[in-house]
Amino acid sequence: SSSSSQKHVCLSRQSVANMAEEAKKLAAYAAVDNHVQNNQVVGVGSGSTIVYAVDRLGENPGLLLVTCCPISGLVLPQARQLILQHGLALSDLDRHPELDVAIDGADEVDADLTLIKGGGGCLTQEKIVAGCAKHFVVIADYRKDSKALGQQWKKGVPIEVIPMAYVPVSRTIAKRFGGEANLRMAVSKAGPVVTDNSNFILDWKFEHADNWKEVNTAIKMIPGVVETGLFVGMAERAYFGMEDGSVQVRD
Ligand code: ABF
Repeated sequence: SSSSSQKHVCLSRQSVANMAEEAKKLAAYAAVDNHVQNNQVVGVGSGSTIVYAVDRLGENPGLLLVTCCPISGLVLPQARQLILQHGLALSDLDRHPELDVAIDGADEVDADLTLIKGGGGCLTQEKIVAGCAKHFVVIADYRKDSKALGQQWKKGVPIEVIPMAYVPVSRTIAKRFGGEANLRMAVSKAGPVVTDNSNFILDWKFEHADNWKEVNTAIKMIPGVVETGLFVGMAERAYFGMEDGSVQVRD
């Protein structure tokens, strides 16, 4: 009957979601256990995967944490609040411009450890934090693992822009690199998403790109671009929680 098949669909969606949550947790715990030592200064980003990393970090009260944007108005877990809830000490880049390690989630991770980030709205501050770390480690579930960017994450590369420049930047990107770069709207559709740096986000749906390092540099040179969600040559290792309960490491 239709009601029993309906029920079946609901159950399997639920179990996929549970599996993904378990995978996030596996990746996060492995990264913390392998890369964080007592009394270190640790950078963390945002998103639903990082929640598990903060849970694990919370077991070590000697740590000092540095985090980035608590994105106001967006439905993402707020790393800052989580850190404080766990009784961990919070610092910043003024006091700790060099971090022992930074851990963060991603929207997609390719075979070269090039990342797409910023699907949740935070990229500039996350890139700053990652750039201040001696080691930058990515945590993700199996759905983020890809051979080439764009295979898994279909929403495009997030690009943070100065609000007055979003139209010219969008046109320049489409003209020079193909595809289209669309202004990200708030879920309520009441207006554009505004980042914690008071900027807008363009989501660039690219058609094709070979050399992400060149593309990233070229986009950053366009006046009005603040930062891209392309993290090229930054991550030194990724941990993927897998469907079978194992953790896969990519260096
Ligand atoms: C942040 O959280 C973003 O850069 C990335 O878009 C997102 C990943 O979130 P989740 O772990 O919920 O998939 O790090």
